[in-house]
Amino acid sequence: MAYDDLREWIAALDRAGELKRVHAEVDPILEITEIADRVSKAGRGNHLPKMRPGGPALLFQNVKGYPRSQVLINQFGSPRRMNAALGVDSLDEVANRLRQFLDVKSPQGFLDKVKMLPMLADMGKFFPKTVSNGPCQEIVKTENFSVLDFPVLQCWPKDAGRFITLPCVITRDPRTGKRNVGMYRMQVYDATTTGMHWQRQKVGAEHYRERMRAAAAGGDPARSSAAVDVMARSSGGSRLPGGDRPAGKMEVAVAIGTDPALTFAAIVPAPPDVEEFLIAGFLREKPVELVNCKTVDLEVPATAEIVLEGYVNLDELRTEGPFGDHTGFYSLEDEYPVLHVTCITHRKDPIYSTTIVGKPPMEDGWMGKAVERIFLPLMRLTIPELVDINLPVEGIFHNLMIVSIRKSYPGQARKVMNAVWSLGQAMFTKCIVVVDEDVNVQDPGEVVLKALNHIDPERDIQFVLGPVDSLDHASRLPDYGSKMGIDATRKWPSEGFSRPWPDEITMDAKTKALVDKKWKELGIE
Ligand SMILES: Cc1cc2nc3c(=O)[nH]c(=O)nc-3n(C[C@H](O)[C@H](O)[C@H](O)COP(=O)(O)O)c2cc1C
Ligand SMILES: [Mn+2]
Repeated sequence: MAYDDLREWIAALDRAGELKRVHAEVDPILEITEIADRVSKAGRGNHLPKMRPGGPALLFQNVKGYPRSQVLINQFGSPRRMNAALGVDSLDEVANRLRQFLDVKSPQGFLDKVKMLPMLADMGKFFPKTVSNGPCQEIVKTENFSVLDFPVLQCWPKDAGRFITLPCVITRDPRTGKRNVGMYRMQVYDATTTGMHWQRQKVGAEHYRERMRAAAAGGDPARSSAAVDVMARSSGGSRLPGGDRPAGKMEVAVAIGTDPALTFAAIVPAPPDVEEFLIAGFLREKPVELVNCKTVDLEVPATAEIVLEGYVNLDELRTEGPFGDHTGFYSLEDEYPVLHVTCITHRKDPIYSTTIVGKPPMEDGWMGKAVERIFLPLMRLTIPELVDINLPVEGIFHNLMIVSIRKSYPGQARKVMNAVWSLGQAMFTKCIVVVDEDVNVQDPGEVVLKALNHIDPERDIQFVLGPVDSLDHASRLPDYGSKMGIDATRKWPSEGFSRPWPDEITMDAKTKALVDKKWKELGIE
């Protein structure tokens, strides 16, 4: 089931009883956040106990200062809605489809080839296609426009200003021509300029550096050391002093309010060379339709509600933040590139799609959980012993990963930690806890019981140094610090453990059956 645009998705949410229209006037400055925060946490602790966990998606139809606008928030804010966004009853369906594709072997004979045909036909459906026009360009404005024509939120009291929080940022790799879609928040500085918060390990930032490398070397490969110099000095995205940067610019397009599969694809930590348009096509089982931008050489989803076109200067950084982040703390101000908007196109009466981040659980937590489920089969390609993983929402995805493994050789838990730290954005994982396959990682109580029983901390905790998440406020330097792995598997004699390992306590079956039978007669319940 594919939704062609945000409006079809909103209609589906409505039919499923998952949408609440709010007619009372609300302010995009702080007030929408307070409402959405309460609804996100519904059903947890004493928050809105009568509401289903995660509450409904909210469509604000009377936004202060924006009489013609509507604001959608919390569209992904529960496991039910996250499933619906991808058109499945369970995320395992997506994981299984992915597994089938990864399982493709070289066909051994005619029959194998015939069996592969439906899959190949399916694959044709995933590739994006360019169409000649789309509703995202119903209105085109190349002058007298403002980013603040839309009800952009100020989320939290100490935020540096108003931020676009759910943008699909589209850039092109200058070497390969491949497009990337990443979700990077954008602080609004004024009518036509915003921040561009791609953290330095993200693909948008790499496209930007590719431009800088090329500009520094001036097209002369013999001068590639000039590019190395520029990389070392120009620390885009860190509080260290910058350096001389080459002049030049890079085009960027931003789509806001896309169909939910594409919005989700923009946060998926995909390998850099896999286009998110293709991932969205896979998730939707239907191609994403793209149109050419009006003023830049990029393509954008034809049905997006709003599109910003513009460029980023290679030699311009500006203070971005602070911003109340998904860590539950404000991320501090830092230097980031600046987007200059040259054109805005949008649908008639565009719906502004947004989110807030803050103390978990929030909407982005359910998006992260979906990534966890869908990526498990992919992780198994490099870590075949992986049984299950859990990234608890309070661990905010980069702080804690609990993994269970089928252990077959000494030291394997440490091998798994290193493998996780080498896997794309999992490199940021601050703490990895590795347990044996008999531990249910989805049960935090069981993990605490067994993992802590099973460790000798000095022996079983391993520290490494390396890249850490830009949002880590405790690391010794921005983006660089230490990480910890805990080997909580049972220790083997071949790992130098010579003491006996105790059995886990369980009652024998005979006694259990006896008590089952007598339970009523005992009169305890
Ligand atoms: C609501 C939300 C906001 C996000 N904001 C940012 C951001 O400001 N900067 C950033 O680098 N990543 C941000 N992320 C995470 C990226 O979208 C994510 O790492 C994604 O995989 C990046 O895509 P890329 O691998 O193509 O660079 C955000 C994620 C979500 C769900
Ligand atoms: Mn990407």
